[in-house]
Amino acid sequence: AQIVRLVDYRPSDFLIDSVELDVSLHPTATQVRATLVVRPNPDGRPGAPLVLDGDELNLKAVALDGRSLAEEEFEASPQSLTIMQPPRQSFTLTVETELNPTANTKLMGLYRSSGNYCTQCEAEGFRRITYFLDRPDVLAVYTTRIEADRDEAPVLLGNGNPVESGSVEGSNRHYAVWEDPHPKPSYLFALVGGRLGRVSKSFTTMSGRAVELAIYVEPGKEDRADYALDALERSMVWDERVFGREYDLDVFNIVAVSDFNMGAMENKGLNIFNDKYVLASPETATDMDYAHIEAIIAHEYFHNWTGNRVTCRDWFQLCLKEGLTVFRDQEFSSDERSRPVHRIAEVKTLRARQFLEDSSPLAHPVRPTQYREINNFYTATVYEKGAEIVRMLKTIIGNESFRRGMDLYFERCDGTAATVEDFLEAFAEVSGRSLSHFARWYEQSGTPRVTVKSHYDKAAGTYRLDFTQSTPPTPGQPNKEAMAIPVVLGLVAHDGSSVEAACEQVDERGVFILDKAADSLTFTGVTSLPVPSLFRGFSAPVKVTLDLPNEELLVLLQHDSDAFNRWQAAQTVAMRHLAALSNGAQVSDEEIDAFSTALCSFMDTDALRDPAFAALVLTLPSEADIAQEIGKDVDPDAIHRARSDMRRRIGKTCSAHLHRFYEELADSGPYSPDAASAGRRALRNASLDLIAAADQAAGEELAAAQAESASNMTDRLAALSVLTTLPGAAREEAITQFGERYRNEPLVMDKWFTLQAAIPEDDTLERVKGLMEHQAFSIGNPNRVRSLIGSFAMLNQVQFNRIDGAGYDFLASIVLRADELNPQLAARLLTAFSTWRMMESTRREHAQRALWTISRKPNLSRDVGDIVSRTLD
Ligand code: DPP
Ligand code: ZN
Repeated sequence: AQIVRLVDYRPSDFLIDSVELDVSLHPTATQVRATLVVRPNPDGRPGAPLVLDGDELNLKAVALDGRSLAEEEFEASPQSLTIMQPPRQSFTLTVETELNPTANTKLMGLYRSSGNYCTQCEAEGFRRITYFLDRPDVLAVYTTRIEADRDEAPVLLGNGNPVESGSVEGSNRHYAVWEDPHPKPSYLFALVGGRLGRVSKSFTTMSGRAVELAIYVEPGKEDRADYALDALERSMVWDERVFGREYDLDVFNIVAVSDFNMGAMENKGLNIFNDKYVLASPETATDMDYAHIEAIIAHEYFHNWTGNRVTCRDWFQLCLKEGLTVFRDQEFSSDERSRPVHRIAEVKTLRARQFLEDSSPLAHPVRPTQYREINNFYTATVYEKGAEIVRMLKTIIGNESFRRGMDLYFERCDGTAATVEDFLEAFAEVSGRSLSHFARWYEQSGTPRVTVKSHYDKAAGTYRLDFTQSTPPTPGQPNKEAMAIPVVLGLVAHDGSSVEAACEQVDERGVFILDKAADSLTFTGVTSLPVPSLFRGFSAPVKVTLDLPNEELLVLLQHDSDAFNRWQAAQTVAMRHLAALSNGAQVSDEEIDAFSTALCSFMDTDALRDPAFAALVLTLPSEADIAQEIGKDVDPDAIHRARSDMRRRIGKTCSAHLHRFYEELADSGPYSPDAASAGRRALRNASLDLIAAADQAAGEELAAAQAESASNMTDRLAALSVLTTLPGAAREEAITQFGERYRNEPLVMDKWFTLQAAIPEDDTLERVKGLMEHQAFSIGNPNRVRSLIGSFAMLNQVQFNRIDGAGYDFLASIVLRADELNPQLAARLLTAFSTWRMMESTRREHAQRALWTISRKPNLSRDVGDIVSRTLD
C-alpha cells in the first residue's frame, strides 16, 4: 500500500469555496447531489487536472457549470473522479452519487445505526459520500438539504444553524435545510436522520447570545441524557472563563448512536457520540462512566476552537488538535473534580497505554512522519503524549505566558489549517524563549528514561542530584538525542518539613529543565539528609529510576506536599516488590510488612480526608504494568501469582482498617455522581477487594450481599468484580442474576461481558466463545466487540497470553472475521499483539505464528495490513 509522507506535503491544486449538498435519504439507495464551487489554488500547480477523492462510490452524473460532461472529459472510478481540463477560474461542479447506508458496516461515511441515519467523516469518510478534495486544508462553507421519509426520520439534523424545513408535496417525505457559515474541512461534515428523543436547555454566552443546546437519544432514554447536558453547559462556561472562548452558532446538537467506531466526533455544531459516552443513570452507569461522559462531552465541545475554528493542515498535525484538546479536557476535569486524583488517573492511563505503545513495535512520534492508514494513528501517543507536551510547555513558560500564547494562537490561526510550528511559534513569541529544542518532543518517539543518583555531604551541607537521560531505540529511530525535560522538584525532610535549600538551576517554582544527556544539581545549606521529591505532578512523560531505598520513599507517602508523589512513592515500592516476586525472588515478610504498615498508618491518618486518593494508594500496579516494568521474557502466570500474593499479604496486615472502611463508608442516601461521593465508593470497594484477597470466605459473603442489595451500578459492579476473583457457585449465581437483570440494557451487558472476559482462569476462553453466541452480543457492534473480545485481549493477561497459544489464535480469528465488516475495529483489536516481543519464548513463538496467519490472509484491509506488518517488523 502507498505510504503518505509529511515531507511530501504540498498545497492542493484547487480550493472549494462552497458546498451545497442535497441528500435524499433511503435505506439502500440514498441520492446525493453535491454542488461545489471550485477554483484553482494560487499556491497550487497551474493547469493541473482536478482529482477528487472517492471511496467505494457509485457515480450517477457529473456536470460542469451546468453542462453534463462528455465521457472523454472525465475519468471516474469508485476511488476517484478526475476532470482532465478544468477551467482556469472559478467554476461549479455538480456530482451525483448513490449510496447504500444499510450495507455500510465500516461505520465510515453515511451508515445506519439502529435504523437511524448518521455519518462519520474523520479522517477520510466524506469521500464515501461524494467525490471531494477530502483533505483538512480545503475549507468550505456548507449548506445541507436533507430529505427523508417522515415516519422513518422525523428528526433531520445538519451542521450549523437550521434555516428552513417543510413537507415535500405529494409524498410522505419532508426536508430540512442547514447552513454552516464557518468554513470547515470535510472531515467535520455531519448529518443525522432518525427517530430520536430530545432533551434541551438554553444557554447564554459571555457576550449575551442565546444558544439552544440539545441532546438526541433513543426515544425513552431522554432522562439518561441529563448528566451529559449538564456537563455540556459546564464545559461552555469553563471554556469562556479559562480560555476566553465563546460558542459561535445558534444551536449545539449532540446525537447518541449505538454503533460507533470512536468515542465521539466533534462535527461542527452537530457532535455525534457513541451512546456509551452520553447515556447515564445511577442504575446503569458507574462513577467512572459519569467521569468519562463529562470528559468526552467537554473534549468534543472544546474542539470547536481547538480543531474546528483552528484546524489541521494535514493529518500529520493530528496532535495539534487532539493533544491540545485532551490537555484542555483534562484541565476541565481537574477543575471540576479533584486535581491530584485526576492527575493520577491520567498518568495511570498514559503509562498503561502510551508507555506501552512507545515500547512496542507500533511506537511512533507524536507527530508521525509517515503513514499507510491514518485511522491507525488515533493513538495514545498522539492523544495522551500530545497532551503531556502541552502541559510541559505550560510548566516551562508559566501559566501567564501560556494563556497569552493560546490567545495569540487563536487570534493568528482562527479560520486556518495550521501546523505544530504555528502553535509553538505563538508561545515562543509571547515568552521570548526558543522552543526549538522542546519541539523534539513532537519528533522523537520512545519514552525517555531518567536516572537520578543522590549524594549528601553533611560536613559541607550540600546535597547533589546527578541526572542522566536516555531514550531507547524505536522503529525508524535507532539513535536518540537528549530531550528538554521539565523536572518539578523539592526536598522533604525525614520529619516531613520541607527543606529550604538553594540551587541555581532550580527556579522559584521548583522547576529545573534537564536538557542535556547528563546534568547535576547541587543544593547548599542542607543540614540533614533530605528525601528528593522529583517530577512532582508527573511533570514530564518519562520513566524514572531513583536510587532511594524503600524506607525513604515511604517518607514521601507520608509527608510529601505533592499528592501525586505520595501516590507514586507507594506505587514505586509496590512495584519493586511485585517485580521481584514475579521474577521468583523471595521478598521477606518484614519487607512486605513494612509496606503494609506504611499503608496502615496512611489509612489511620489520611485516608478519610480524601477517600478517592486513598483508593488509588491501595490499588497495586496492574499485571500489565508489572509486565511492562519487567520488559522482557515475561511470564504472565508468575506476575499473576505475585500480585495475588501481595494483595493477600496486604489484606491480612491491614484487615482491621479495611473492615472499618467497609463499614464506615457504607452507602448513605440517594446516589450522586459527584467526585466526593464517588471517592467514598471507590475506597470502600478497594477495601472489599483486599478483604477478599486475604479472606475468601469473608470477601465472598460481603461481595455477594453487595451485588444483591446495591442501590447503584458502581457498587453492584464492584461487588461482582470482586466475586469474579473467587471461583465457585456464588460467583456463577451472581453472574447469572446480573445477566438476567440487565438483558435489555446493552451498555450494561457490555460490563457483564468485560467482567467475564477478564476472569483469570483456564476456562475463560471457552466462556468468551460461548458469550459470542449470547443474544446481547453482535460482531457488528464495536462496543460489544470491544467489551468482550477487546477486554479478553487487553485485560486478561494470563488467558490472552496462554502458554498453549489458544488465546492468540482466538484473537487472530476474530480479527480476520471483523476485518471483513469493519477494518478500523479489527485493527484496534489487533494492537493487543503489540506486547508479543516482551513475552517469554514459548508464548512469543505462538504469537508470531498467529500474526503470520493474519498477515498471509488475502485481501486484508489497509488498516489491518498496516498494523500486522508493523507488529511483525
Ligand atoms: N472524534 C475523535 C476525537 O474527538 C477524533 N477527532 O478525538
Ligand atoms: Zn478529539
